[in-house]
Amino acid sequence: MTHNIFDELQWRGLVYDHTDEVPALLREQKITLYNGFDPTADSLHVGHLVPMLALARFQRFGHTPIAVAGGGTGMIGDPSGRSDERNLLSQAQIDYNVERIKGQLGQFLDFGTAANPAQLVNNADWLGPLRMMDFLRDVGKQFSINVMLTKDSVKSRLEGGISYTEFSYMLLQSYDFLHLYRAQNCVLQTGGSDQWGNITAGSDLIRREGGKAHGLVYPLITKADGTKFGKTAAGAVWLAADRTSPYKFYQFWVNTDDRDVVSYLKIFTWLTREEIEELADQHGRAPHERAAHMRLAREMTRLLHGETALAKAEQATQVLFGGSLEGLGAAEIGEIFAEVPSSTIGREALADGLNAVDLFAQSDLFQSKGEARRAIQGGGVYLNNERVVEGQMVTAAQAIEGQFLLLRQGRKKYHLVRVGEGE
Ligand code: 545
Repeated sequence: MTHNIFDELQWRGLVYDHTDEVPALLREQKITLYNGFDPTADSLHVGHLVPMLALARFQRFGHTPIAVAGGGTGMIGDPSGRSDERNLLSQAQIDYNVERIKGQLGQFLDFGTAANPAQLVNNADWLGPLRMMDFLRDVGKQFSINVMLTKDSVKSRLEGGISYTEFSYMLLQSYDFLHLYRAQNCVLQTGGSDQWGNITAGSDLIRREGGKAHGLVYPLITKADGTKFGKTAAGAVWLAADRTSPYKFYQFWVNTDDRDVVSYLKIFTWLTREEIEELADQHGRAPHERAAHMRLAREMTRLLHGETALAKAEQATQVLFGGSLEGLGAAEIGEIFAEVPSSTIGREALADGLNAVDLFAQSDLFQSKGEARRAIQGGGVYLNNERVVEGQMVTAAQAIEGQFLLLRQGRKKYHLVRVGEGE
């Protein structure tokens, strides 16, 4: 067990870079720190879990975390890590996004503890009222264009172009740090490694103003196969359940590359060092059992979506391997079997009951009625994951929420029949 957050972050592989005094500071004192999130979308995605969970890790070690929603900076747009100019978002879009991501940012933090309560603030509250003349005289004067041009976020855009608006972003983030330093004695800013330039610009500003503050950045998560973390063929993996379902979220984690799974357990879960070492051992001995993958998926789905959603996601995963459909609705069945071959049957075709042989012979699972009949006799045919017997009749009442009949041959050849109003 590590006794300070710095050593904890280090063994979890979360320290990418830091200013000089960070290790001593975190080993000796309880401090206030912050991490900012711009409302560029209406949900955070799995990559944002790194700084979000890290704020909560700091809090568990007795430090005071501040999550900043960038209602002000979001109006400008951070050029860091981007190769082209952003489109400006409307005020209404930003307000909406701020509300949504605030809910997500709050979910791992403890606002009620007396000793080190978390805070969730919006930088529009102090950036909004700033007056341009004052800002240019008081803040702008502390920045050297020459130094700004050497920062990655700006340097990498000198060829393709950068607007004055995005160029100024660094000053606003720096001013946030100064503001929180003065108002709350916030002495550390964290972020992903793409934020290094902005964070050190802030600590430099604080130094010029006679103070002292520090920065620490996390690695951007990589994948062993070289593709981008947090993306699937279907797009980004969002934290909001209405954008990425708990089932898809579970699938994302369970499909982690073997080479990445132990490092993800450290980065993303609350499991202890002992628990992770045990799982790493198991994974080393029997990778095909996928104990580490299943534990990762389980921990993450429970953390984000709760116990009930986890149970459903696990059941849905079992369904693919022949498990019971009980309790699953049409929406879930449609999602789980989105990729299997499907066809449509008119409701009237089932009105008087249809012989299972006919139903299965119409699917792509069998070439003929004879073939379907023999397979049913052999006991290897299933309707809604229950074995079909000879002579069985199928009615619309068996369709899941009136919509789907799930046909299966053998262990895992599926076909989904949609019950429609006419063929
Ligand atoms: C604003 C004001 C501050 C301090 C920081 C900021 C935000 C910062 C930034 N951060 C990124 C971001 O992404 C969009 C969120 C999705 C809705 O742009 N200038 O806001 C990411 N950040 C988390 C990590 C990051 C960073 O929120 O720091 O590195 C990704 O892992 O890209 O005073």
